[in-house]
Amino acid sequence: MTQETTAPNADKVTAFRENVISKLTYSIGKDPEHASDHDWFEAVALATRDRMIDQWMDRTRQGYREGKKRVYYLSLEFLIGRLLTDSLSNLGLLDVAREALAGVDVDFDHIRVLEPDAALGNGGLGRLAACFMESMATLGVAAHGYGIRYDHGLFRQAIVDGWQHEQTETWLNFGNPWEFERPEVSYLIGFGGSVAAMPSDGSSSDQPKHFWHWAEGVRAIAYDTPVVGWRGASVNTLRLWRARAEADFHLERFNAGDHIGAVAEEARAESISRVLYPADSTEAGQELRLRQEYFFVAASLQDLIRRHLDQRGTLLNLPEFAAIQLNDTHPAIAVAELMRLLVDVHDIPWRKAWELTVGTLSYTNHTLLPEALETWPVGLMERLLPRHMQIIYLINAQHLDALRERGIHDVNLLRSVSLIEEGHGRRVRMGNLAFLGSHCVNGVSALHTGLMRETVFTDLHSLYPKRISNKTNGITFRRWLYQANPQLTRLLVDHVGEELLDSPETLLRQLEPCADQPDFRARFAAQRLGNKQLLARMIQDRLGISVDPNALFDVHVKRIHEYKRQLLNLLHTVALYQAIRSDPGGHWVPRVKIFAGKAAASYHTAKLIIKLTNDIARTINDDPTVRGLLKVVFLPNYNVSLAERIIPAADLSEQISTAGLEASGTSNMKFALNGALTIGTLDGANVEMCEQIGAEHMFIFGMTAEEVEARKQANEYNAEATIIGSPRLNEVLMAIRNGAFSAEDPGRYTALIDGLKWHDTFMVCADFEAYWQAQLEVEACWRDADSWWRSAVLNTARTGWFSSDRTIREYAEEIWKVL
Ligand code: GL9
Repeated sequence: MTQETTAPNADKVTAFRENVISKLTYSIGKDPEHASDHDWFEAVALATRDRMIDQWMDRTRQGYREGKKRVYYLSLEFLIGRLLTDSLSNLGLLDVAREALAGVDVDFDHIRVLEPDAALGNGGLGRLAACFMESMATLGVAAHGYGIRYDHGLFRQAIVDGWQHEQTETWLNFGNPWEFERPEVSYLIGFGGSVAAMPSDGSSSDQPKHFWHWAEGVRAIAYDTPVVGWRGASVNTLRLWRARAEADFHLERFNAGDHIGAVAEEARAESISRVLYPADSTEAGQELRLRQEYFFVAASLQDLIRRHLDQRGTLLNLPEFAAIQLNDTHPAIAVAELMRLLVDVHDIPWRKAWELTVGTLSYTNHTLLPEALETWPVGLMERLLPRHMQIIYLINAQHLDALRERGIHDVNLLRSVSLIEEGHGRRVRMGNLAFLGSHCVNGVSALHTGLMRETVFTDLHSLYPKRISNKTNGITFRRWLYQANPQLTRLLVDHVGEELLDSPETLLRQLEPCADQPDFRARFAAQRLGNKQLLARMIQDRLGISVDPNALFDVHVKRIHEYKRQLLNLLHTVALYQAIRSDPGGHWVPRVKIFAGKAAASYHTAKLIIKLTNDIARTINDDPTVRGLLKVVFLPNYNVSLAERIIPAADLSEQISTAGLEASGTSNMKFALNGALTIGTLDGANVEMCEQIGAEHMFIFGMTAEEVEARKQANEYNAEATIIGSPRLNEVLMAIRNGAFSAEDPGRYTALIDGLKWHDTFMVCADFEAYWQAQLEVEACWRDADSWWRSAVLNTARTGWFSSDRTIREYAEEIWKVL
């Protein structure tokens, strides 16, 4: 772990304090006597940033000197959360800062929480990008993250009368002390217009030259945030682009008297980096979204090409020195844009350009949900990116010709691997584009990768059988163990040594024998209780609900989505409630069901599920018959910072998606690392957790992905019959349907419950009984404290493989070839 086991060095403390006071005085312009808490936060952040800079420059210079290959991680989302504790602990200065501030009567924990979360992402996909940035810096992979600097991150969720309301998120209101604005690093990004082709001049390239006369130019301005690795090992850059109107353009119009028009143009340009799309695995479909995607891809590619040319003078060796990772299909337009830059701007012959493009790009797929595989209407592409549409047609023609040359004439196969979807309105398939334009394509868990080969990419896979590989996701233990759970980290370090966070994959395993030591188990349980007490206090403060820290904390936190099956958990909650009511004197395990998560603003069913959670919570929490044996809590505004408080306090981790639908999951890993036991289906990375941890230390239930698929294929699933066969389930559904939790609006859940009966797309009813049984096993295990805590310790001990350092090592060795 920690680089600070003894009291921090007094000189360091003094130096840090002086640095903070100097920032307060000269950068913020405040007298320490009158500084607000926020001023102190900012001064500490600036002082911390100073400590990264030498190393940052050093590493950048070294990278240039050694001519290292660079990794470019293109992602529309980086869900970073707060950076202060992260940066300080990676620099080994957490205790130094704490003591330095104490010397001027400022409480570090008090100012730490004033930092707003950088919520530039929706969920797992964006958080993965943030974990990867940290691991790349830790492993010394020279990397740039590229994305968008949204003015407003993911919406703030308020719960009003049980319903979700979306409020604008304002993380930049007080500025952002971590970033450096780079007005000199800017590119003009074109949209619309037309393409002119000039016949070949007979030069080496022997191809007509194309000129794209775009109609609208938007400027991309760089903002850099340093990302420091563990023990300050190295510092990489997260470069986020902000959209600005091109000043000269609108000044002319303004001067000509078109004041509103000039401002409208500015607004239109700047709207590109205004707000993060609150899309969760659903096709956004809006033109603005495509503009965002192209904007950040075009700026990033121009930037990395400029860097490459500065150093190497030619683009012909691009794949040797640059690896570009496309995080999902959101940056897939990079395939066409890189071709355009190479062919049209840098005069590289088409075939060579294609070889360079494929050699440089690789693509990660994060979901198989059909509605999430982006496609764009051909008409929209033609209007917004006319040259790219031509390039896509050309790539497609050559791709299909090559297949025909290989003797492949099966029309269905050709149709399925085409870049253009015919059918209802022609659309460009971004998944196929990313696949074709990449030398490596990966899934994010073993199961998911297998399903990629068998389902969405089955035909492309048959044509390019070596292209798909698996890279199971991981999480950074610096944030999800050390920072989120310092007490547990301390306990672990006492047993396996200070190097814990340097090589968790091997060291955590050394804890296994501790699982059999009553003493250790007791300490493990005691630290959990401490975390639960803190969470209980937060629940009391925020919601006015009192919960017993000794109860089983059963936690389900993630985006609200039907496939993640919060509804299944709610059905269990109601079943348990009914069981307690019918036998109030029974020997019940006291339980607190904790939910949190946001629903996409336009996803009505997900929002109704939030309302149902709150309706059920109100009824159960107020029912005197229950005597507090069951409590239900919905914590509003789930984000990274809240996750850091909830996860270390969880006993039971709910990972109950319909098998085959959760590509990986990453909170499952965070919970297990912190010693929670998982109740889950054999889905995503749960399968590999089972292999690592042992199924006997988890509560696995329900249909497998194969069984789900078989049922769908056979068209034999009849939810109604399942309901009739389960009086318990029937009673639960009836109660919800008939308004037992919504007396003021008894029909509120009729459609929701009827949907389960008639469609049950996510097989909630089919898995209900198995889930109920698994929950009974949970209770039996909880009653046997020795067995529970033994499993808990083994969960922590056996989760080392899920470190994102391991994942990044695999990307670096097998895809990027940089280690
Ligand atoms: C996701 C998958 O749904 C998760 O199972 C996976 O763990 C992550 C990271 O690989 O990617 N794909 C996806 O679109 N989201 C994921 O979480 N959605 C959001 O990020 C909201």
